[in-house]
Amino acid sequence: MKKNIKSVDPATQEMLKWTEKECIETIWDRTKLQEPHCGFGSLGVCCKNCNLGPCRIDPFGEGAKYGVCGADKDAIAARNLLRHAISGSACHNDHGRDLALALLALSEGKTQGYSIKAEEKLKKVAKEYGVEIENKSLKEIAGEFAKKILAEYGQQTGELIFSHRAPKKRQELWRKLGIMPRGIDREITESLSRTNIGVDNDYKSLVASIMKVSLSDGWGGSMVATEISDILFGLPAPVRAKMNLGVLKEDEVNILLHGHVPLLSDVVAETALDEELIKKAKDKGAKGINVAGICCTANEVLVRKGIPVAGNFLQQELALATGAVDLMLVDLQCVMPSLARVAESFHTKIISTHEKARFPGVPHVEFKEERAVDQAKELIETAIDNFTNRDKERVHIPQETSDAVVGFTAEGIFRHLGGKYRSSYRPLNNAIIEGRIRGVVGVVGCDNPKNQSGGSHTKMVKELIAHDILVIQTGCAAVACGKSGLLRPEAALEYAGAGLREVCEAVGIPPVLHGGACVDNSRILIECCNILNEGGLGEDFSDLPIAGAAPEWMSEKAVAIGWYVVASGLFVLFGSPLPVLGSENLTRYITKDLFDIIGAGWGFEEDPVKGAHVLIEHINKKREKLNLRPMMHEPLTSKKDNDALVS
Ligand code: SF4
Ligand code: MSK
Repeated sequence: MKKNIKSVDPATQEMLKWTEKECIETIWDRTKLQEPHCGFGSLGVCCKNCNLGPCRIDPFGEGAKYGVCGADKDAIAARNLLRHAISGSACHNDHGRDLALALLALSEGKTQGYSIKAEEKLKKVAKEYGVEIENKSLKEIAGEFAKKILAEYGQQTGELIFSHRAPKKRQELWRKLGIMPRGIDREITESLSRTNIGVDNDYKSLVASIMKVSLSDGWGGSMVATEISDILFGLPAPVRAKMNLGVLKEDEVNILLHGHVPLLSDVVAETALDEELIKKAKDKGAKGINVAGICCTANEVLVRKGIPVAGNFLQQELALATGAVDLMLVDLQCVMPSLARVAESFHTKIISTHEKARFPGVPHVEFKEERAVDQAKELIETAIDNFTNRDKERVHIPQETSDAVVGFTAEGIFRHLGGKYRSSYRPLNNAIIEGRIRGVVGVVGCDNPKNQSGGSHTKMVKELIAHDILVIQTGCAAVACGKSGLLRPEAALEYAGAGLREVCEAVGIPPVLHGGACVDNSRILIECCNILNEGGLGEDFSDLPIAGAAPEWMSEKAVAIGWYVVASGLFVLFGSPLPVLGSENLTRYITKDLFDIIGAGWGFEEDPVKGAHVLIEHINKKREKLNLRPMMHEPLTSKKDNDALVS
C-alpha cells in the first residue's frame, strides 16, 4: 500500500475517486488548502484572549518573548490547552444534562416512547445518589435520581457522587491536589474564568484546572450520560452488526443518524420498524427502510440495537456523496458544517434536530421528548417521500461492509469472562497476573485527515493485540477497527498473540472490544475500578498495566478525555502532540513531572507502530512493578498485514 494513500479503507478510497470526478469538495480537499497548518497554533503559542492582542510568541526566542499583557509562552500554551479541555468537557457534560432532563421528563409522564429499560441499573445508581428506593415506583425513583443529578450540575461545594467510584487512594490524591470536581457547571465556569486576561497565569496551576474540569467530564457528565442512556435505552450486550458505506441500500429508503445524543436517534431506529411506515415505503417503490449511523450516534444505536454503521467522522460527506441518502438527521458534535453543500448536489435532505446546533441552509425540526415518536414518524415519512426524488443514475454506493461483534460494557465483562454462574473479573485479572494477557489499552478517539485515515488505528491495534494486549475501544476509532475486521471474534485467531488468543477463544470474544460512543469512555474507568476491586493488580489506577491512546484525535472532547484519563492515573499516548510544544516547561511538566504528581502523564508518537511499542513498554514496566509473572508466550511476530500497511 502506498504511503500517501489517504485512507486504508477501500470504500473511502473509492468514494474519494468518485467525489473528485463529481467535483464534490471533501475534508481532504480543505485540509490540503490549509497546509501548512499555522505553526504558532500547532505549538500553542498564539493568544487572542483579549484585544491587546492577538499575540504570538516566537518559539525560537528571537522575536517576542511575551504577549502585550506580559504572559509568557508557558501561560499562553497552558491557557489555550485549558480552553480546549473546557470546551470538550462542556460538550460531554451538556450531553449528560440532556439525558438527565429526559429521565426527569419520563418520570413526570412528559415523554413519548421512552421507558425504563434497565431497572436494576436505575435502582443501583439511584441508591448511590442516596435515593430511598423501597416502596417506590420506577418512575418515582427515576424522578428523584434525575433531580439529584441535575442538582449536582449546579452544586457549589462538595464532591461529585460518581467520583467516589474511583479508588480511595485516587480520591485522596484528588483532594490533596485540590482537583476533586465539586459541581459540574461550577468547574466549567471557574476554569473558563481562569483563562481570562490576568487571572491564572501559572502553567502548573492551569494544568491542575485542566485536570479538575476534565474529571468533571469523565466522572461527571460522561458517566451520567452513559448510565442514563443505559437506563433509558437498555444495557448494550454483544450483538453482530455491519459497518461501512456498503450498509446503504440502493433499493431502500436510507436514513442516516448523525451526531451524539441518542434521545431521538434511538426512537427513530425503533419507529422505523413500524409496519405501516414500511408499507408506505413499499408503496413508493422502496423495498424497506434502512436506518444507519455516522459517528457516535451510530455507536449508541449500534451497541444497543445492532443498527449498522455507515461510517465514522471522515465518512460523513462521503455517505452523502453516494446519492443514496434520503434523509440525514443531525443533532450535535462532530457534524461538519459542509454537509449542506454536499447534499445540494443530490436529492438528500438534512434536518437538524437539537436546540443547540444549527447549520446554515439546513431546516431545523426541534426535538421534543413529549413528541418523540410522532416526530420520528414525521421524519421517517419525510425520508420516504424523498425516496422518489432519488436520481438512480447518480447513486454510487461502495460495496464494502465488515462484520463486527460489539456491545461490551463494564457489566458485560463480568458475564463474558466469568460465565453466567460465577460472574466476576477474576478470570481477566488472573489472565493478566499469569501472563496470558499483558495488559489493556483503550484505543479511542476520532479519525483525522492529517493521518492515513483508519491506518493509524488498525496498525496500532494490530501491534498491541499481537503483544497480547486486550484492546477496548469507543467512538470513531472503534469504527475504524471494525471496518478492518478487528472486531470479529475470528480476529483473535488472525492477529492476537497466543495468550490473548486463548482467552478470546475460551470465551468467544474479539480481541478488540467495542464499548460504545465517546461518552462511554466512562465505561473504561469503571472497568479499571472493577479490575482493582477484584484484587491482585494494585490499589490505584496508576498501578495497573493499563493505558489509553488516541492515534488520530482531533476534537476538543478528545483533549478532555485524555486529561481525565491521565488525572485518573493512566498513561495516555496521542498520535499528534497536544498544542504545547512551544512551551518547553509545559511540555516537560505534562510528559515527565506529572508522573510524580498524579502517577501518569502524556506521550506523543505519530508512528502508530512505534506508539504501540511505547504503550507496550509502559505496560511492561507496570507488570514489573507489580511483580507479575513473565508473559507465557512470545508476541506474534509475523504481522505481514501490518507491515504491508506501514510500507
Ligand atoms: Fe496578548 Fe495577553 Fe491579550 Fe493574550 S491575554 S492576547 S497574550 S495581551
Ligand atoms: S464522534 S469526538 S470524531 S470519536 Fe464521538 Fe468520532 Fe471523535 Fe467525534
